[in-house]
Amino acid sequence: MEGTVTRGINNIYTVSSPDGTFLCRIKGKILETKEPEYNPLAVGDHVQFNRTSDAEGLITLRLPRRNCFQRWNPKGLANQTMAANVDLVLAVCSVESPPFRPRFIDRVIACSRGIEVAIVVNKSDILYTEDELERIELYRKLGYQAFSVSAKTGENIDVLKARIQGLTVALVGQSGVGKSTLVNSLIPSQSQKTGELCEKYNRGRHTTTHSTMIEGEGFVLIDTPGVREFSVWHDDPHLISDAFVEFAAPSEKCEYHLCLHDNEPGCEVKHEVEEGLIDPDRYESYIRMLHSLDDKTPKWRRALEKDKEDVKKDY
Ligand SMILES: Nc1nc2c(ncn2[C@@H]2O[C@H](COP(=O)(O)OP(=O)(O)OP(=O)(O)O)[C@@H](O)[C@H]2O)c(=O)[nH]1
Ligand SMILES: [Mg+2]
Ligand SMILES: [Zn+2]
Repeated sequence: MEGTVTRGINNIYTVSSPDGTFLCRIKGKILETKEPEYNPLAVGDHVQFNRTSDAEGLITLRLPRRNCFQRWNPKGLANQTMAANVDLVLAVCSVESPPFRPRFIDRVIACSRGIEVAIVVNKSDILYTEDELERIELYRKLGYQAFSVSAKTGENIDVLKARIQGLTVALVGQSGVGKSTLVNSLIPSQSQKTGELCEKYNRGRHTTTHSTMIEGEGFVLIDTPGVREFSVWHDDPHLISDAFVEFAAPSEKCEYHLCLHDNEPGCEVKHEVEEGLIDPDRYESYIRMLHSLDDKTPKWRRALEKDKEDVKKDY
């Protein structure tokens, strides 16, 4: 039988199939995956399973993924898949409480690994600052759709609903930005648990503890748990710049063709930052992501060293 993982807690996965919903364990505990991963299965994964009773089963195979949203899990020292097989990632942030953090959005874009991203700025019932408006405008100029909504007052929720028709959508963002409140306002029959902010630190309390897939009218949502710090996945550092669309054209002209736009000589990306053509904060955001990979995993570093050798050869 085949189905979709809609939830996973303590190695028990809820699998939705045309024959109903089954609570499944993984057969033999470990599924074969190409890369070592923090979690073998994520919400959104398509699986094959054997039915063992009316409501239970054993998962035997994870079917190939169309795409996945991954972050680096610093405790597990591995990439963790937060959602698989999605059409759109909504990078959710809030105007205030927690404060608007564009670098968080950049990280969400990086972790989306090629999945289309749209930005949702929630809590529009709170006043924007000039800086915030400018940054949102910058994302629009770069080609991202950005929705200003309020899950509290319902402002623009219908616009967002129209955008996600027919799609499977993952909501990702810091704790407390209002992802679960948004789910509840997009699907009124839902009552995902939501949490008050921690007043002292003006941030969320990690109310949602695991990803869940929820069906709406003509769309499917994946509510994910907010994280305080969002580390980018560790694979090939060269892929991080893919999250910065404005780097694409100048990077063609970098002296080294595997330039990481850091300290390499003749870097056209850096040159454009100096010329004011690339936003300096976006560049800083990139550099921080790149440097955050340092000393985390030997795997990518080996890849980097190998690339450097290739550069020497090419040059
Ligand atoms: N002012 C205002 N507050 C909102 C809005 N949306 C959500 N909130 C509040 O923000 C707080 C956090 O909301 P949640 O939906 O629990 O946030 P979350 O992103 O799901 O947080 P985690 O599950 O911890 O990742 C709650 O107190 C909500 O009432 C909004 O549009 N405006
Ligand atoms: Mg939540
Ligand atoms: Zn460069």
